Amino acid sequence: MDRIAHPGLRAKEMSAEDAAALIRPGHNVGMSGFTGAAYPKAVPVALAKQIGAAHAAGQDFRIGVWTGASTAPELDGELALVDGVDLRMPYQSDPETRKRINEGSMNYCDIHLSHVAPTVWQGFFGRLDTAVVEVAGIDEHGDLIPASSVGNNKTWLDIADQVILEVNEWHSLELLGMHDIYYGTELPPNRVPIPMTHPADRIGQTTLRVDPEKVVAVVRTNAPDRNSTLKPVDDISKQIAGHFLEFLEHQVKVGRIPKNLLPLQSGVGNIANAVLAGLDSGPFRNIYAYTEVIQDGMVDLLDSGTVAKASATAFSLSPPAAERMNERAAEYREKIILRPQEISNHPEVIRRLGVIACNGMVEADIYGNVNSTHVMGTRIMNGIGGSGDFARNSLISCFVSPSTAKGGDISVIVPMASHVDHTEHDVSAIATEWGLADLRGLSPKKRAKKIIDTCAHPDFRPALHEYFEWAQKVSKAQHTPHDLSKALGWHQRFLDEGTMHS
Ligand code: 0RQ
Repeated sequence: MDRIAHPGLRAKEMSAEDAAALIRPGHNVGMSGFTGAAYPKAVPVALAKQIGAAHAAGQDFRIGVWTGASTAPELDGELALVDGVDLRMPYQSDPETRKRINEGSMNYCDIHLSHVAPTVWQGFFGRLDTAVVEVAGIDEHGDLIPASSVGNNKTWLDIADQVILEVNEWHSLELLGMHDIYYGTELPPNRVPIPMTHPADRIGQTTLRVDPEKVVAVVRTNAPDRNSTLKPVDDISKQIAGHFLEFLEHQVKVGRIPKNLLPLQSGVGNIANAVLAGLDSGPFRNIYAYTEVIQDGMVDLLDSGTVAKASATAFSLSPPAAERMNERAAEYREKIILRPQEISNHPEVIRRLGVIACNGMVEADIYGNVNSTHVMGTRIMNGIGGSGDFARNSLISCFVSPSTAKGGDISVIVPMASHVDHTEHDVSAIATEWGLADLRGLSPKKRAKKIIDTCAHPDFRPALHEYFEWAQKVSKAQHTPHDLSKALGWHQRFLDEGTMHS
């Protein structure tokens, strides 16, 4: 079957260069793509060339780039390299983009992933001029078969003035049936409950709608997703995962959560992967996942039957796992549901289901405030992503990290967080390779003792205790004692001397 089964849309097929030329200076462009899955592969590259040529000719050409989350070098990287982006939102993890944001030449707006679509509907980012969306195919009615991520595609297709579609033949057409596109979300006062009481509920349709009149170009591609190969799970990640899994076992034993747990959310990266790998050898079976991204570890758990079904908005797979997904999509679509990110990360659903969340962090302070985004208080790393959606609304929200960074010169447990994404009120537990501190029910001073003694690296524990004792001596108030003249002194020392050690 031709991937472009709708004759009217087939007639709009053109080259990536011709399609990119329809994007003009100052346009806001809503691109598909989430954690390197299903981002457009050809039009952004062609557009970057055209922007580069315009700049060489002395012309102004920058655009606003909105996505689902992080994309890939062919999109964020190429556009950043030619200085083509005025404003980027939301989550990114591209080195070139990060560099431009931190040197001040690119505006970046980092918002909760579940808030992106509603914020755009309210008009805060202006008009969406163009949507560039990668799909697996177009059916005979002109409906779109989504690919390896959904992200904000529904919203971009709905509201953009013009739509460019990339039909990528690399994706399996048997992905049809995996997605659940819910069209019932509205802004207040018209909001109604999201009709989902189980992580595997299907509440929408399997295809994305688009008004064929708005489609100005269709580009055929055949290229794989970014699909980075994961590092093998290291010892520290295994230790952190071990503490987290032991904590879950204890929660089951004391009767707080059922034997098959509650729906799991896990962030991306090495530790998350170690947690998933650990689940397979643990006692839990028939688990459900209500998460944002499906990585290799989750596919293995679906294969082994440890996880019964998983709901997310995107894949983030290594090349072999991506091949496996394409070969066996018909089988996996019975077990995996990909939703728009305003639903995969919806606070109401996360709260109702009682999700257990586990996310990485940059640092935490002795009172349990967590920084997920900024190095030394000012330098953006990636963005808040979905961590806030899940941390604030989950039944149990755990943050995990090795206890030190940069060869031991940085303590991840600090007197005061240099930037706060998740306040002490939203953090149930913190785990490092040394142990997991369950903070629920503890007052700030009790939390401080527990975090220092359980999570901090032993090399930094004496200095943390010293700060905490000192703060209690000099602080005017004793609820959350601090010496404000010293609270960020560890960060300043790192900036001045390259180490937090005194
Ligand atoms: O830098 O690679 O240059 O050495 O940060 O650190 O330990 O490999 O951890 O890959 O899990 O990333 C918070 C960034 C952690 C991530 C963060 C340096 C460290 C290294 C990476 P190098 P690790 P991870 C759902 C959930 C927000 C989004 C989120 C993140 C690099 O988890 O972006 O949670 N989270 N989404 O050396 C200075 C510190 C540091 C530090 C670590 N205290 N100071 N540098 N690093 N701690 C998924 C989505 O939303 C899509």
